[in-house]
Amino acid sequence: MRLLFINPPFTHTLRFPGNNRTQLSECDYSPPIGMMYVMSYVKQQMDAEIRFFNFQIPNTPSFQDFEDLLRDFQPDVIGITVNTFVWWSVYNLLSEIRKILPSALIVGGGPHMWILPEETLKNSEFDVIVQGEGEKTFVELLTRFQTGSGFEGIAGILYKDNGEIKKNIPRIIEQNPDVFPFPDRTGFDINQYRHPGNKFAATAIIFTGRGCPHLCTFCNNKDRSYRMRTATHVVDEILKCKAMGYKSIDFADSNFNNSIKHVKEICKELIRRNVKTPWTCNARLDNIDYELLALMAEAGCERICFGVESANQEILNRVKKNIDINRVHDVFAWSRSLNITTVGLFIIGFPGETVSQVKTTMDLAIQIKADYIICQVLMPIYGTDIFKEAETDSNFDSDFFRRFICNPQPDLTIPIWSTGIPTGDLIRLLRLFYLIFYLRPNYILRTLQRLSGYEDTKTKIKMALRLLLKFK
Ligand code: B12
Ligand code: SF4
Repeated sequence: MRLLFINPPFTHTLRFPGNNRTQLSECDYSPPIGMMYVMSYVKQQMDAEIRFFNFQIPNTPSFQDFEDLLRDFQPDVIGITVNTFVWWSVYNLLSEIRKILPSALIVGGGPHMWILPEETLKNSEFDVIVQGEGEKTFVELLTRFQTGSGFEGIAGILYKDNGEIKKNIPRIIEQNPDVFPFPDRTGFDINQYRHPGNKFAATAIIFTGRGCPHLCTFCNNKDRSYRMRTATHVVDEILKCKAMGYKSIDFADSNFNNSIKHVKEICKELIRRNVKTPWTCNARLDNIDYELLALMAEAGCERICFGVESANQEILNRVKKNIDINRVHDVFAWSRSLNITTVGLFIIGFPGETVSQVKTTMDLAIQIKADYIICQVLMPIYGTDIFKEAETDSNFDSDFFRRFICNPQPDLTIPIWSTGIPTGDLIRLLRLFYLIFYLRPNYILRTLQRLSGYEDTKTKIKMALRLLLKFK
């Protein structure tokens, strides 16, 4: 069996409100880790000839190269990883593939598959879509495909059966993520993943667990059961990456610190095995104290992105973020004292939020002396609890996602749910947030003092220009 995996083009994607960028810049590239897990598992479990075509690399390959591969390789099955943002380009890619390979089995996976799955399948050239954890489902699917025994009963898929859409039962999630082999990193040029935030080191993305146990109403994470990998398994993977030439690790879990015990085990294992590779992670403000941060720093932690979201406790409670905002000052100060770079993640435009509440959040970002901030206007994503709330408001364009899935158009902007603050004002506030934060004379001075050479200077200038040009 010939099998082709595709990481689709990241062009003319959906846009975040207030952001006119639709292309990846050189520091945004990241390998499709979820699909790489699936590739590894297939390699481990089956005898198949496998190729991989990656559109998301700095020198994007041409469509001609892609079509040549389709004609030469003639895959029996094609697997594509999809997030909703790239649906327009995936949709068009599927039509092109179908013209060249009318009878190939085309399978979609990835986070988009939770958003209007029936519509996604019905309106596209996908034959099957896989929801959630893909390894076991895909192998079962391929085995059935090989034997020609149909797809009935394969848990976790929706498929077309003589034009009819069939939805099978959901797959029971694997509780021990250690059973899956490491993501297949062969065939990737590690230098394409050099991140300025990680001192331009070739950075490997690693997950220490799967799922997220929290319930934030704005998040479309469907995998609420948290499963941890053992520290030994995680560090084995890190050492393997190190041997491949990676110089830095990004723990990309939504929250690295869902379990303090788990973080301690990983840090101790990193220290015990003398790994000495710098790493970065995302963390919540709860479940963290000085002692834990100190251990993380000792184990190589150099940067943490903290989901702060808002300065207003009431708002945080309403969206079920469930953190105590009073801890933010301590957590940022502790991190600073341990030389850990901090990134504050913020959202503005929560339901009922006022301009003065947004300004309090801006003040907070400055007071806590975050090294960087990232801010977004809230956009209710289909399927989230906040989307369900927004749907009840006739002023909100709740049909947007359905239209986009059924008839995708390039470069659309996700609608804002404007309640307290009019849309135009929210975009202006977003711009103001970035400008006030990044254009402070003190901040600029500190950044200039910390520039570490030509590459850093060039990138920071590019990033500053991007920041200024980001908003229309
Ligand atoms: C880490 C992360 C990132 C990292 C790394 C992404 C990467 N390259 O893998 C970074 C920061 C780079 C990133 C970027 C973006 N991300 Co992101 N990211 C995540 C996060 C936090 C974790 C993903 C994860 O757990 N992966 C672990 C692996 C094991 O799971 P997985 O990727 O889902 O893969 C499994 C299945 O989906 C399936 N599968 C995947 N592909 C395929 C393919 C086939 C053929 C099959 C059969 C199965 C299959 O099998 C995999 C293994 O079990 C999620 C939030 C979340 N909690 O899920 C958001 C999330 C996936 N990201 C999201 C978004 C929107 C983005 C961006 C578009 C944001 C932006 N501003 O540009 C970009 C897009 C990047 C891109 N190039 O396409 C959204 C997607 C929403 C959606 N409906 O599609 C999520 C769900 C966050 C959210 N709640 O909104 N992201
Ligand atoms: S926003 Fe973060 S903490 Fe909240 S549910 Fe989503 S992934 Fe979990």
